[in-house]
Amino acid sequence: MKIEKVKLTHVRMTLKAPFETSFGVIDTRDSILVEAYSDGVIGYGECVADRDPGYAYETSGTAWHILEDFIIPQVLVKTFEGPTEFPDLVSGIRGHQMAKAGLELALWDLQGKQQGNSLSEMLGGVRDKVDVGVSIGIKSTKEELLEVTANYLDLGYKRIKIKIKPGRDVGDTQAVRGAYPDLKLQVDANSAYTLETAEALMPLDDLGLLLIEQPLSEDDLWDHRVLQQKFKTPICLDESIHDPRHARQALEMGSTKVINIKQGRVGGITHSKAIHDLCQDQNIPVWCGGMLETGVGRAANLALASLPNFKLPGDISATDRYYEEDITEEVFILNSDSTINVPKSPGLGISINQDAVDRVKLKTISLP
Ligand code: OSB
Ligand code: MG
Repeated sequence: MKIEKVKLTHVRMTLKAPFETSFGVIDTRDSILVEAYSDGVIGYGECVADRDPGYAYETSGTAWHILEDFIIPQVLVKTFEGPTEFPDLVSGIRGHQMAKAGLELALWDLQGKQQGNSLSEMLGGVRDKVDVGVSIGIKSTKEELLEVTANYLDLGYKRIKIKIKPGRDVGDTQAVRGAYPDLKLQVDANSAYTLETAEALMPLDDLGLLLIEQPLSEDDLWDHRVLQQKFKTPICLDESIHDPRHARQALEMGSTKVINIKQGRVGGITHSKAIHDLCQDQNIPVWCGGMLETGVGRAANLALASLPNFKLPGDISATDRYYEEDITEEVFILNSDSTINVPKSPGLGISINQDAVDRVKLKTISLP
C-alpha cells in the first residue's frame, strides 16, 4: 500500500439536541474527515477528537496538528502491507490515539475497497446486525429524563444509558429504574468522581445495572480496582483504556469487568481487535462505545461490533438520533429489534455527501 495524498477536512456539525455530560454540554460536534488516496481509490476515516479536551486531552486542534506535522508525513514516505502495520509505523509518535485512529480507519476503508471486502468481513465479524442502545445526556429535571427515556423506548431502543455527575446520580438512576424495573440500564460518569466522592454511588449497586462506566479519573486504573472491590455491579472502563496493554493491565488488576471499546480512543481498528481478542480469551465481555460520530465513524463502529465478543449493546444509535443531515449518503436506521444493520459494501460501505461536507466544513488541507 502506497498513499499518494491525504486530505483532511475539519467539520462542525450541530446536534439535534444538546448532549450534557459530567464534563460539559456538547451542542456542536467537531470531527476531522480523513481521505487517503491510493491508485485511484479514496479511503475515508473520521477522527473523533472533539473541540474541547473534556472527554480526553485530544482535541480537533491537537489531532489536526499531529496528523499534519507528524503522522501523515511518515505515512506518505512509506510503502507498507496495509492498516495492520499502521500502529508500528506511527509507534514513534507518543499518544494521540484519536489522531492515529482517524488515518488508520481511512486505510481500512481503502484496503477493503481495493480487495472487495467489507470491514466486518476483514475483521472476522459474525453478525449482520448488532444490538444497540442509546446514551441519554443529563437533563434539567428527573421528569424530563423520564420523558426522554420514554421517547427512546417508544422508538425501539431496548438498552438505555444515562449520564451521571455528582448530585445527579442516584436519584436520576432510581427514577428510571423505578419506571422500568426490567430495562437494560447502565450509567456513565465520565470520570466525575474520586474514590471518596464515589461513596455516594453505593446505592446504585442495588439497581440491577448492567454496568457503571468510568466513575474515576481518565488516567486511573488502580483506584478503579479499589472501587470495583466494593461493588457487585461491574465497573466498565472507557476513558482509561488507550491501548491493548492498558486493557491487559486493567484486567490483571481487577480494575474492570467489562470494557467499552472505542476505536478512536484506542488508536484504531487494529488495537480494537487486539483488545477484543484479549477480552474474549479471558471471558470478559466488551461493547462498542460511541463518540457522536458522523456516518463514517458509525459505519466503523457497526463493523467492529459485529465481532463475536461484543456481548452487550453498543452506543451506536440511528443517524436521526444525532444529526438533521449527516455527511454520508447512507442513513443508519434502527430495526424493530433494537439492532442496526452492519454495512455490507467494501470497506466502510459508505459514500460521502460532498455538498453536506461543504455545508459544515471549517477548513481543509491536502498533503503533500
Ligand atoms: O463517554 O461514552 C461516552 C459521547 C461523547 C463523548 C463520550 C461519550 C459519549 C456518549 C455518546 O456516551 C455515545 C454515542 O451515542 O455516540
Ligand atoms: Mg463513556
